[in-house]
Amino acid sequence: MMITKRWLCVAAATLLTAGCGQGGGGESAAPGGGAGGDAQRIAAERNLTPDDVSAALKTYMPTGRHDDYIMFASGGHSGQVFVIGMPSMRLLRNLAVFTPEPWQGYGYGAGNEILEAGFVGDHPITWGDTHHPALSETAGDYDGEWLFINDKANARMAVIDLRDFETKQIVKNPIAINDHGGAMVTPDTEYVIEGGQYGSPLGWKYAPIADYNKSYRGMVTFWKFDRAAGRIDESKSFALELPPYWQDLFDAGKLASEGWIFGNCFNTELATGGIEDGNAPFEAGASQRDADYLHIIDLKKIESLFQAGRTTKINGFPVIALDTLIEEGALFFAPEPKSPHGVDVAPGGEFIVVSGKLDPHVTIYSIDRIKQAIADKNWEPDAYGVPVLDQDAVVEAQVEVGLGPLHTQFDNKGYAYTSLFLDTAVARWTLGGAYADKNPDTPWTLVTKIPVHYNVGHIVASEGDTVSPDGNWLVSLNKWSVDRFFPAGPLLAQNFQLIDIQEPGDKMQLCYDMPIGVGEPHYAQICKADKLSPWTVYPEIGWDPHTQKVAADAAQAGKEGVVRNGKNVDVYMTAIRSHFTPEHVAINQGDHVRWHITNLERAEDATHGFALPAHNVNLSLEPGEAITFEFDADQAGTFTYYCSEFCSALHLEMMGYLLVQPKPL
Ligand code: K7E
Ligand code: CUA
Repeated sequence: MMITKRWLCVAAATLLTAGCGQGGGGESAAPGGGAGGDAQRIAAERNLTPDDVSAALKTYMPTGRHDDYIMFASGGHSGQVFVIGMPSMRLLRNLAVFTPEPWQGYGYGAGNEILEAGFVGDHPITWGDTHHPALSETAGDYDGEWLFINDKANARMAVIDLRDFETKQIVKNPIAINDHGGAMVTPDTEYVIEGGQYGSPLGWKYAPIADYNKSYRGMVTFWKFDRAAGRIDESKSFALELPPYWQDLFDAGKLASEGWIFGNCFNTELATGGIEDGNAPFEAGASQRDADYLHIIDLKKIESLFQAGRTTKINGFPVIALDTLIEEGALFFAPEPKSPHGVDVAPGGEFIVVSGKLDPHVTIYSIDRIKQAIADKNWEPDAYGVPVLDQDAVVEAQVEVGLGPLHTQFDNKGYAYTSLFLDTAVARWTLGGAYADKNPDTPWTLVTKIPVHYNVGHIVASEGDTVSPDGNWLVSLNKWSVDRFFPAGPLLAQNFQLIDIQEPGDKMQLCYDMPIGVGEPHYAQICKADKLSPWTVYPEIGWDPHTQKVAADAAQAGKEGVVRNGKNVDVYMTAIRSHFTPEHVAINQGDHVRWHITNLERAEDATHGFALPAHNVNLSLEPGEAITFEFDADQAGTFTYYCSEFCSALHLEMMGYLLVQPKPL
């Protein structure tokens, strides 16, 4: 206790010095002595340990100071993406992606066509299960321009523009009904990878489950990203037919392994379940064998097969057949410990780390060994004829890390970090040999473990998936929070735990618990904040965020009004503090209405909303933005539209009347 108190004096003094030094303009802190005593008193009263105080200092951001890192976290079955400042762990935005979201006006008059492009056949889909966000990369480093994320439930991919942090595109996978191994990007973002998951007939056609081995398949899709257009180019995208093992995560090779794509799978048992008929349940049936298969794909080869037209079309989408992949030496397997989950390529690309949920080791493959085994034809075919490379020939090392290893991340010190679901801990271990120019005698070995709370899925390191992770922070994305927070009902928040990984050896410090009460995040990526240069207002008045240029049909100041052309009515409206122009919109029942609104504001944060009752319309018009929405005026009546953002002192007066005159009987 004595030691604790003494230490606290030092900590409090340090805190004070830092506070005074960085005060700058604005209000200055209370007189030094008084505040110092206060800090000590607070720490003592709240029973804070020295570790608590240092954790608090590391994450505290005084008002007005911005975070060093931005984390993009999937929102799981909320269908969204969370943007979080680090190390403060402040939630900055919840980006609407697959799920309509009224605060952003997404799916309520704007963005509807993006969501509609993601419908499955005639079925409207208004949610998603986002798993893996991927930042665009240039030469293997995050470039801060684009973000991609998959929807596991419906096999879709979304593109988000990081100039305005808005979703621009959703594409539905034409051959798969669900996915999992996406989004992952190649080092220059030529392709966004989307791997499948549960085997099913390609094109989600009907086939009896008794025909599983013959008619069901796995897949991986390579979506071509057109950076200039800011869109996935479906006409230059293609997929591979894979055996109906359940493909799981994928990762793109980089540096030493650039040009290779790695994926893994489980259920090489080809279990088809049917517990109700006395069959083994999937959980047992898919866990019989000791090994599943690491998928190793030659990207240059599949690209040239696609360009040479060596594809068949399924639902109009080009697919390279499994036989073609085998014939052309474009696909190889390597045994991996049973029921693997994560596959992660080390920053230098030399090693590929796989961990099996049911095996306490991480298994490390070397790209040099893989290439050698391919050159030596050191393989045996699997049941579908895919060459399975000799395990001993391709495995570099195995490290026993603990129970339930899932996902691996890397730092700048030659350490790797693996989440341990069953141990509910994060393991730090060394990449052996001369990795990262370290001592060639470095062993492949476990260094330490830090407990997390609880049941960690993914972990994510700052700049962790790049060729140059910076080794400052790690976030543990925990599935359960149990006793960490006040339970707001039986649906508990997930828990993001911030871990300081700057110190080597067995020092890792748990710094912060962040409850996530808006979705189950799976994966995240953490980017240096200074790599991002988002707009705070749209570049010009009348801006269409969908095309990222001024809209030809944007309403203009001084030219507002209602233009009638038979039954077609165009409403041209502007918004500026604190009025809409016009304030009366008089139309007839039976008109088809195209309503154009432009926010004329140039001031940062001067967003206006537009809420139209009885029409399911709510827009968010950021400064400069222009939006057009359409509807059929089938309901006569008086509808009060208003600004749904508290924009000014006279915000409540920012309203108007839509008068829909009934049809004469
Ligand atoms: Cu492990 Cu979808 Cu990456 Cu969740 S996945 S944890
Ligand atoms: Cu504009 Cu409130």
